[in-house]
Amino acid sequence: MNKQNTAMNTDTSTFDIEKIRADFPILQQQVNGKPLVYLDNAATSQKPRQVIETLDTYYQEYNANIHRGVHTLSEKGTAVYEAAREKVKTFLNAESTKEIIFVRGATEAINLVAQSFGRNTISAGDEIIITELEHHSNIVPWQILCEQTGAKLNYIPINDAGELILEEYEKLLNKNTRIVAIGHISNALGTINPIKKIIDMAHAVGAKILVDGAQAVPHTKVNVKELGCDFYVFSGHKLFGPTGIGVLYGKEALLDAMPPYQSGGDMIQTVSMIKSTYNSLPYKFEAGTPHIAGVIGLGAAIDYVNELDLTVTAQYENELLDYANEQASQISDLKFVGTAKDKTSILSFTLGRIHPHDIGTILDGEGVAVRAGHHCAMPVMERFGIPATARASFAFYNTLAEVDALILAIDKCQKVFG
Ligand code: 7TS
Repeated sequence: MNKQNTAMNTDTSTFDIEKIRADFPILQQQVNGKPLVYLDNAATSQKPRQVIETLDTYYQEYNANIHRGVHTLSEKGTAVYEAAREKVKTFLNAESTKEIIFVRGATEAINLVAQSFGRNTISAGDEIIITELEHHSNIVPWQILCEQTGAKLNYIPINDAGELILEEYEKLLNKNTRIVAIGHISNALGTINPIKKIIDMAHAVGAKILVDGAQAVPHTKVNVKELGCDFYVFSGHKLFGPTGIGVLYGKEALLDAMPPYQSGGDMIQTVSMIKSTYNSLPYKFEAGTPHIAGVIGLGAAIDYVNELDLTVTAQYENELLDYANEQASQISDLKFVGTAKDKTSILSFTLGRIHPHDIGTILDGEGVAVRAGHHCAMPVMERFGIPATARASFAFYNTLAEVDALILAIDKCQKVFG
């Protein structure tokens, strides 16, 4: 593995933004003749050269299949792959590496839980609770599970600020509630949910709880032992790691009792023509050749954020968001969508009658990359009575000057559309 050489800091006053930006080669380019201002981090974040070089080294020096070879390259690949699992375990503060399952991303992790845990424990008359704030990947798997089992799906509503209404959650909870599945941080609005309280409330009625941490892990330290959640999922590509790799954390006893989700090589202990027996955790849930490079790259991404310290980067990102809010509030016709007291890194907005897609296109002409659309959270859009928003989402490598560039580009947008 490559020796890390990142900008190490203990507080934002010594936060060396130029040194950090130098770690991200993609940020050094011009787009449409303007310096790239990348503000689409909630969709996917950029990769530091430490991650890119780790992938490069894997493919150039020890590419081999893992868990099955006795030769040197395979043994090295297996060791680095399993070392990455150890890093994820420490990153989440899980009890054991048996609780860390590598999957394609948050989406696959939620589908795995719905189909393996849900399909085998849920029946007609049972209830599942999700929220109006969820990304589609934390809605559709539960809708399908309900269609398959006859269970009922209930939604915790949000208020005008985009915060969950906990009194309504309290009313939805009852002895039939089996699963609560909830995003830690909303991708459409940036709302940080009071996750510990929500977990404790679910457990008080005997329900299991899955937390979708796709938007949380890049912005906040997560401690699954302290949270007490039953499942926690995230995607590597939003955490400065490769695409196609993600993590399902599950409590060992639950994972142990769950049947395999996919089957094939590596997830078995024995196979005869009559019957097969399954491998132990975590391999029972990792059928086939895994995304070896992805796992190793995710390990390097975790090393990178650990060295920066997520509590320091979160503080810096809050400063960026405060500045962006302050500047954006001066723009006539700009309407914030999502004004939760507790929020992070996301500025979702509309601009008079200008369609968000047009905002996105004009901003792109200025080198500013934002996302425009429903952000795979159509129920949120429905709640606010709008089809879409423009969304700027920040990472620790963004700067105050980039916020200025965003604001100037929005100004230009208003001028273009009169
Ligand atoms: N959950 C949340 C909260 C998300 O924001 C996303 C992706 C997912 C799950 C799915 O993650 P995946 O890696 O499995 O696709 N969110 C976004 C977004 O906001 N813009 O593009 C993808």
